[in-house]
Amino acid sequence: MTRVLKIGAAQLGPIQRDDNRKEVVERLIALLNQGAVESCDLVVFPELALTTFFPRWWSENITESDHFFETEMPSQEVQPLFDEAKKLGIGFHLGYAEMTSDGHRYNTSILVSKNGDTLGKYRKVHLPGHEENEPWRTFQHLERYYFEPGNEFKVFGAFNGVVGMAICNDRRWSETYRVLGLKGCELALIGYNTPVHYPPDPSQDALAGFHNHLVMQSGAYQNGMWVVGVAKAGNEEGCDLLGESSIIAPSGEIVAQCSTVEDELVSAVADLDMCAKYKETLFDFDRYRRPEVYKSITSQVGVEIPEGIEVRKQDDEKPEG
Ligand code: CDT
Repeated sequence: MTRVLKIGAAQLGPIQRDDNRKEVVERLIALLNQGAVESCDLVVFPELALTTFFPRWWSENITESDHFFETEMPSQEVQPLFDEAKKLGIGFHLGYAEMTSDGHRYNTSILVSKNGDTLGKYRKVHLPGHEENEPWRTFQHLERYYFEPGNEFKVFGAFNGVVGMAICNDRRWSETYRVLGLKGCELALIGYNTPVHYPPDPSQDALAGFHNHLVMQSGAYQNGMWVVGVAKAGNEEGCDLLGESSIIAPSGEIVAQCSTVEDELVSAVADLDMCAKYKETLFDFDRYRRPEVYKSITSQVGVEIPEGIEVRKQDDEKPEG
């Protein structure tokens, strides 16, 4: 059995508020066709790949944004993407805003097989930003207003391997990769919309690209898995989104990376058997992990400095006189 697949990271340039689904799906299909030229087995599209990143806007009435959500997948407008992928024999990953029939809103991604069957669905666990309008910001990040969190990191048997999904902010949390890793994940697919400007601490802006790769490369290496991180990039409604989509090997090395902030596909051959090199040596979980020492990771949310440790302000430390 071959465990080698060609993966395409299909970065999207910006999607503006007035761009309709038909136009966007045409762009996705163009990228898919480029994936076919490069003999891809799997093409990975980003988070919220069908619309602009609408959580940047506050709306008193949440239902005013319901047109950004999909009530069925594939919808009539997205069906051509499924048809084209099936015709080309390419699987794909797609992020979108999901509205369930009983009115729940999620930031969701799906994994679709080469036959056009939906193999798995994932709902974003770590929702960043804030719940209320914060008018001092140049743009909002209201994911905690528009979405409910998902509650599970899942893996799926697909493409002759074990495949997991995470979405954007999930990639900054080591727990994401470790939970996937504990489920044997060999390939993690991650879409993102990352504003380069971070209003609560603009000193991080210059580090946006560094942090993006830092977390995904560490996650790949520490769990012996391939990681594919794919951006919606460029200037979207006045907000600059990070590009630098990449395909990362279980060694932690970047093997392919986008160079623009536009629609761009880069591809790489991923040998899933390479994961074993790391999973069976340095990161042999069975042999080396010490879960009995890690209990606070699941029992505790925030920081609890153990009793008896005094934290003094810098001023207190100055010698008197
Ligand atoms: N889409 C998304 O999750 N973006 C976040 C922005 C963090 S700042 C609120 C990210 O982690 O890239």
